[in-house]
Amino acid sequence: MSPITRYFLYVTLLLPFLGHAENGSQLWLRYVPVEKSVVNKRTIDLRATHAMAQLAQKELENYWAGQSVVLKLDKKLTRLKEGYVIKGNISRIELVAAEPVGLLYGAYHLLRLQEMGEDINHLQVEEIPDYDIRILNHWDNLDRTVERGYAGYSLWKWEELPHQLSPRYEQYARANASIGINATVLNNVNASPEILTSHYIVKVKALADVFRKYGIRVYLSANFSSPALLDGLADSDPSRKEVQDWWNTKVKEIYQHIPDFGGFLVKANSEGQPGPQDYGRTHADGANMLADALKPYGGVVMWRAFVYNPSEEDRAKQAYQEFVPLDGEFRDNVIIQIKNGPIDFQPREPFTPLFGAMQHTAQMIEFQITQEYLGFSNHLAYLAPLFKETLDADTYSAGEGSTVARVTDGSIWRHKKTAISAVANIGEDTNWTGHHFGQANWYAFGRLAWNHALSSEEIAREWIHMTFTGDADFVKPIQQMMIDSREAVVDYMMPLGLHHIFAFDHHYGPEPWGDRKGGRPDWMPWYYHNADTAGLGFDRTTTGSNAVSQYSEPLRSIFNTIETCPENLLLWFHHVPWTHSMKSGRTLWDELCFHYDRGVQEVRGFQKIWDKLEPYVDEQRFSEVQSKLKVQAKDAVWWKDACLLYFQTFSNMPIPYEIERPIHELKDLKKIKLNMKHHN
Ligand code: GCV
Repeated sequence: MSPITRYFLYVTLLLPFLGHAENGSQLWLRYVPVEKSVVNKRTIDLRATHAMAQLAQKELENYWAGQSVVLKLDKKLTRLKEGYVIKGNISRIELVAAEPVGLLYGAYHLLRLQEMGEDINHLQVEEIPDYDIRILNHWDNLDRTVERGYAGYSLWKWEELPHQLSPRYEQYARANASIGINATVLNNVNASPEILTSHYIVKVKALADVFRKYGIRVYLSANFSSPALLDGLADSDPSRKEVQDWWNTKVKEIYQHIPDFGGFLVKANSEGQPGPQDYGRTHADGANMLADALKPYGGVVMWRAFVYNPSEEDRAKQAYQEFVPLDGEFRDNVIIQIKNGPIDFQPREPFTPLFGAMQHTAQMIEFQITQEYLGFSNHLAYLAPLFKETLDADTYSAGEGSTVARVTDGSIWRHKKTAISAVANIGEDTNWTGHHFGQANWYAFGRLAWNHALSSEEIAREWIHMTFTGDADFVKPIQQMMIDSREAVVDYMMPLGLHHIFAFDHHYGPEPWGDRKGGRPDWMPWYYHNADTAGLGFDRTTTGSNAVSQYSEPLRSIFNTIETCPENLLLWFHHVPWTHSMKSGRTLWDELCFHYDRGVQEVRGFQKIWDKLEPYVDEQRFSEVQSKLKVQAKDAVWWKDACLLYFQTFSNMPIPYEIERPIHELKDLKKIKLNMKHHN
């Protein structure tokens, strides 16, 4: 760039930022208050009295610079659910909803159009959410640490509640409402029983009272042993009347304080958590006991399918084996919450075969927004493509077109309530998510929970416009960088279907050699990659663990056959010879090297894109993202060198000469032990 062009860019683009430092605290809600002259010219006319409708009116009064708007409620339009209709012409817009919260969502829709500079003179919009419950899961502990949280301590200041209310509670609720999220689980699924004490219930109530104004319902993670742990019952066996009574009384107490309480999320008999199996009962017995207690109040149980035990059986098969036999045994207010992939939020997994395999049981997805396995809040990884990959995956469970989205959103099998969830990446950090681009993943989850047909590109475009600028010279390259970023992480961490070769426990860096004495085999990298001199990968074919059998045809055969298995999942399903010829004509070994190298080169490319766009970004956010990209670039090289040098000890083949040479020694990399505490 010539000095003159640079000067010009600085004057036109940077000057507006002077005195207007940005730290990311406003998220995508950087609306500018409308000027008095505009206010005098237009009216925001509300034909309803509900507090949420008034809030919708207020948001438009403050920030809507366009023509007059009329907001109306029409209870007859039940097909809209929490959605809305917007019709508009040059002088007047009509926003109609069946529920007050629909008016609020409609108001944010209008503001989004305004921020994006869309034509607002000929509006014909009808929006109906794809899922009834669009919920965030916080893995926040009561001591304010956050399990797998990388954005500081928990937002919930339990010691100050219920008397003091941090302004961030309302900001949090508003941000969620602006993208259609209508529910939140406040505490970690590894749940402290304390959350159900009367002491905490009044604190939860204080939060629920703030969130309600924005249409958000509160849910809690419940520890299955609460009756025994809190009140000294002999046990927490769901078949015992005393235990059932305990839950009935507890639920009644909660609803006395929080009349719209959503229900419980439960992690039972998983990774050491208590559950009904402790008493020889099934997951259905446990879930149904809680469902019965919640039923009179309209509450829901979200019962997690993330269950596995160290055994001879492939971990990837266990959720299906546990739950499919129970199909039809769950109450209608139980929803089985299933992680997108069968292992654990890896950079890439196939969808969990349980989706679509239980036709008489409501199912919901659990995504992970927090980047436990994708570089924490240090790496830029835009996750909409990952979410879409699962949502759009065809399960074939009810014939072609039975995508994961359709088997969970009620369009194939009707269930009482539909839901979608994701583990939040939100903490006390000023910018909420640690990495400024982490905000995009919170945003993307909300938008997809509302409409799973939206494209990753479209969501990125909206977010960039609102979070940074709508200048096409900025939007285009940043959008492309975001779209490419998830695959870059897959490339430099775990390409071709590799999975779970992370360092033990904290899951940040590479440790394909990892083998902790006394540790569970199903937590060890070798369990997953199976590298030997013959090849690499987990054999899940019919002659291996036979996990392929849990998928419907034609997927089962496609995955089972090395020639038809998608290459990006090859090492997930097959143990592949190092010299196997890939579609590119390269050997498996060369292809692996090529992917690792490509990942590194992509991140270097992101650095270049970002640095070049400095004139478009305020100083603070520019330099913070720039620093994170440096960390990411270093980490990418670390990953590449660690994995290639280690796997090379099995392949005994040279790293192709055209790719970047390793800069580390394997023995040095093996010594790295990061002191990262994982709060359980
Ligand atoms: C909340 C993984 C994570 C755990 C998490 C667990 C779960 O194993 O590493 O931190 O615990 O998943 O989803 O229950």
